[in-house]
Amino acid sequence: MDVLVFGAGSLGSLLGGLLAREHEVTLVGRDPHMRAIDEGGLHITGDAEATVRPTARLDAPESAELAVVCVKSFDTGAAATALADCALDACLSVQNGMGNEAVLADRLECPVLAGTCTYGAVRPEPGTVRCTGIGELTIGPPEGGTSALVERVGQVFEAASVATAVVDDMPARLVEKLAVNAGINATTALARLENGAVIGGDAGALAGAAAREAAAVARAEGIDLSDRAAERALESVAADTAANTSSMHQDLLAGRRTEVDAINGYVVGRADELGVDAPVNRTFARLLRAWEAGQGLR
Ligand code: KPL
Repeated sequence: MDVLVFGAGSLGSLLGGLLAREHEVTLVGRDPHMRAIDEGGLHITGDAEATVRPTARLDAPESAELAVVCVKSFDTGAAATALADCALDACLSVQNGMGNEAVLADRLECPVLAGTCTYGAVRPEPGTVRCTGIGELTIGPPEGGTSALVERVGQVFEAASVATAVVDDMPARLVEKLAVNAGINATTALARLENGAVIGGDAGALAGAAAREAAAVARAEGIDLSDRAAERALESVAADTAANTSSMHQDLLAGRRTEVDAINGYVVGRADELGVDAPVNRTFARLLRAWEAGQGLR
C-alpha cells in the first residue's frame, strides 16, 4: 500500500519506518531529519532494527491511499490544511490528546479513523529513530464500532509486523490513553524521569492521581473507565516503555512547546465543565504552561 506518514517526529518516524519494511512509505517532516533520510535512509535501532528507504518530503504529496497523521496536537489544524489537497482513501490519526479526528474530518473528504499507540520512540539524531518499547497500536472509528475500512487499515500495519488491534470501543480507548498521558507525560517531564519511574514511589503516586482524575472526567461523560483500570493502563504502558523518554519530557529537554493543552489542560477544561475535581492535572497544566511562558513559547 501507498502510505503517507505526516509528521516525522519520534513516533511518526518509528511507525513510518516500520511500515516501510513492507509498504511504499512517504514521510513528511522537517530538515535536517528529512535530508538525512533522503541521503542515507532511515535507521531504526533499539527494540526494532532495520534500515529503510521511505521517500522523505517537506510537504504533502498529491495522493496516497492512507495518511497516518502523527503531528503534535497543536499542529493538527495545519496538518488538515496541508492534507486537504491530497487525494486520500483514508486517514488515521495516531496522536496524543483529544479531538484530533474531528479537526481532520472537518477538512478532509476521506473517512478519518482514530488510533492510540503505546510504542516508545526517540529520535537521537537526524536519520535515526530508536524504538524504546514495543507497545501496541489500536485503531477504530472515533465514534466506536468497526468497519471493513478499519479492518483493511489494521491489515496494513499487521503486514508490517506492527502489533495492532482493531477495536470497536475507540471512545473508551482514547480516554484511557488520555489518562495514561496525563499521568506519565507530565510527571516524567516535570521530574525529568524516564517512563519506568512512574511505577510506585512519589512519581507513581502523582501520575496515578492524574490518571484517576482523567478517569473521573471520563465517567462523568458516560464512559466506563474505573480508577483501577486507568491505573493499570498507566502501569502497563510505563512498564512496556520503561526506558522511554516521554514525548513531553523530550519536548522540555529540547525547549519545545508541549501538548499540555490537549492532555492535562483538556482534562481540567472538561473537569470544570462537568463539576469534577482535578487538582493534580490543574497543577501540572499550570506548571507546564508557566514553563512554556518562561521559554517564550506561549
Ligand atoms: O504516548 C506516549 C508519549 O510519550 O507521548 C507514551 C505512550 C507515554 C510513550 O512515552
